[in-house]
Amino acid sequence: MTRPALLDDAAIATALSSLPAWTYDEAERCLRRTFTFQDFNQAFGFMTRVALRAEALDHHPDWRNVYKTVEVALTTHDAGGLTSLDLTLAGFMEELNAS
Ligand code: H2B
Repeated sequence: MTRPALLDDAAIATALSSLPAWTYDEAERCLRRTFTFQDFNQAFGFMTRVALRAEALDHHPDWRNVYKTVEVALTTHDAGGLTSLDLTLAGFMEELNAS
Protein backbone atom coordinates (compact mmCIF):
# COMPACT_ATOMS: atom_id res chain seq x y z
CA MET A 1 0.00 0.00 0.00
CA THR A 2 1.23 3.52 -0.78
CA ARG A 3 1.96 5.35 2.44
CA PRO A 4 1.58 9.13 2.74
CA ALA A 5 4.58 11.43 2.51
CA LEU A 6 6.28 13.14 5.45
CA LEU A 7 4.79 16.53 6.32
CA ASP A 8 7.17 19.46 5.99
CA ASP A 9 7.56 22.12 8.70
CA ALA A 10 4.95 24.41 7.15
CA ALA A 11 2.41 21.59 6.95
CA ILE A 12 3.12 20.66 10.58
CA ALA A 13 2.59 24.28 11.68
CA THR A 14 -0.72 24.44 9.81
CA ALA A 15 -1.85 21.15 11.31
CA LEU A 16 -0.98 22.27 14.84
CA SER A 17 -3.16 25.35 14.48
CA SER A 18 -6.19 23.07 14.10
CA LEU A 19 -5.01 20.69 16.84
CA PRO A 20 -4.31 23.20 19.64
CA ALA A 21 -4.21 20.62 22.42
CA TRP A 22 -1.35 18.75 20.76
CA THR A 23 2.34 19.57 20.86
CA TYR A 24 4.96 18.63 18.32
CA ASP A 25 7.99 16.90 19.83
CA GLU A 26 10.76 17.83 17.39
CA ALA A 27 13.30 15.39 18.83
CA GLU A 28 10.97 12.39 18.51
CA ARG A 29 9.10 13.78 15.49
CA CYS A 30 5.75 13.00 17.03
CA LEU A 31 2.55 14.69 18.16
CA ARG A 32 1.86 14.38 21.88
CA ARG A 33 -1.20 14.79 24.01
CA THR A 34 -2.32 13.49 27.40
CA PHE A 35 -6.04 12.82 27.77
CA THR A 36 -7.54 12.76 31.27
CA PHE A 37 -10.88 11.03 31.81
CA GLN A 38 -13.23 10.62 34.76
CA ASP A 39 -12.14 7.09 35.52
CA PHE A 40 -10.45 3.99 34.09
CA ASN A 41 -13.65 2.89 32.34
CA GLN A 42 -13.78 6.10 30.32
CA ALA A 43 -10.08 5.94 29.52
CA PHE A 44 -10.19 2.34 28.39
CA GLY A 45 -13.40 2.92 26.40
CA PHE A 46 -11.61 5.70 24.54
CA MET A 47 -8.64 3.44 23.88
CA THR A 48 -10.91 0.70 22.58
CA ARG A 49 -12.64 3.03 20.11
CA VAL A 50 -9.31 4.42 18.96
CA ALA A 51 -7.87 0.91 18.63
CA LEU A 52 -10.64 -0.12 16.21
CA ARG A 53 -10.06 3.00 14.10
CA ALA A 54 -6.29 2.52 14.23
CA GLU A 55 -6.62 -1.04 12.99
CA ALA A 56 -8.90 0.07 10.14
CA LEU A 57 -6.36 2.74 9.17
CA ASP A 58 -3.41 0.39 9.70
CA HIS A 59 -1.93 3.23 11.72
CA HIS A 60 -1.36 2.73 15.43
CA PRO A 61 -0.71 5.09 18.32
CA ASP A 62 2.16 4.80 20.77
CA TRP A 63 0.41 5.25 24.08
CA ARG A 64 0.46 4.62 27.80
CA ASN A 65 -2.49 4.32 30.14
CA VAL A 66 -2.25 5.02 33.86
CA TYR A 67 -5.67 4.71 35.51
CA LYS A 68 -7.69 7.56 33.99
CA THR A 69 -4.98 9.15 31.86
CA VAL A 70 -3.87 8.17 28.37
CA GLU A 71 -0.57 9.60 27.11
CA VAL A 72 -0.47 9.51 23.32
CA ALA A 73 2.40 9.92 20.85
CA LEU A 74 1.58 9.85 17.15
CA THR A 75 4.18 9.36 14.47
CA THR A 76 4.51 7.34 11.30
CA HIS A 77 7.33 4.93 12.05
CA ASP A 78 7.72 3.78 8.43
CA ALA A 79 8.22 7.38 7.28
CA GLY A 80 10.30 8.58 10.24
CA GLY A 81 8.02 11.45 11.23
CA LEU A 82 4.58 12.95 10.80
CA THR A 83 2.28 12.16 7.90
CA SER A 84 -1.40 12.81 7.22
CA LEU A 85 -2.18 9.51 8.99
CA ASP A 86 -1.11 11.08 12.29
CA LEU A 87 -3.39 14.04 11.68
CA THR A 88 -6.28 11.72 10.85
CA LEU A 89 -5.81 9.76 14.07
CA ALA A 90 -5.34 12.93 16.17
CA GLY A 91 -8.53 14.39 14.67
CA PHE A 92 -10.43 11.19 15.44
CA MET A 93 -9.26 11.29 19.08
CA GLU A 94 -10.40 14.91 19.33
CA GLU A 95 -13.84 14.02 17.96
CA LEU A 96 -14.22 11.19 20.47
CA ASN A 97 -13.04 13.34 23.35
CA ALA A 98 -15.52 16.07 22.44
CA SER A 99 -18.52 13.71 22.12
N1 H2B B 1 1.56 2.68 12.79
C1 H2B B 1 2.33 3.77 12.89
N2 H2B B 1 2.06 4.69 13.82
N3 H2B B 1 3.36 3.93 12.06
C2 H2B B 1 3.68 3.07 11.11
O1 H2B B 1 4.63 3.27 10.36
C3 H2B B 1 2.86 1.90 11.00
C4 H2B B 1 1.78 1.74 11.90
N4 H2B B 1 3.09 1.02 10.07
N5 H2B B 1 1.02 0.64 11.86
C5 H2B B 1 2.18 -0.06 9.79
C6 H2B B 1 1.36 -0.46 10.99
C7 H2B B 1 2.96 -1.18 9.18
O2 H2B B 1 3.80 -1.79 10.14
C8 H2B B 1 2.07 -2.23 8.53
C9 H2B B 1 2.91 -3.37 7.98
O3 H2B B 1 1.35 -1.61 7.51
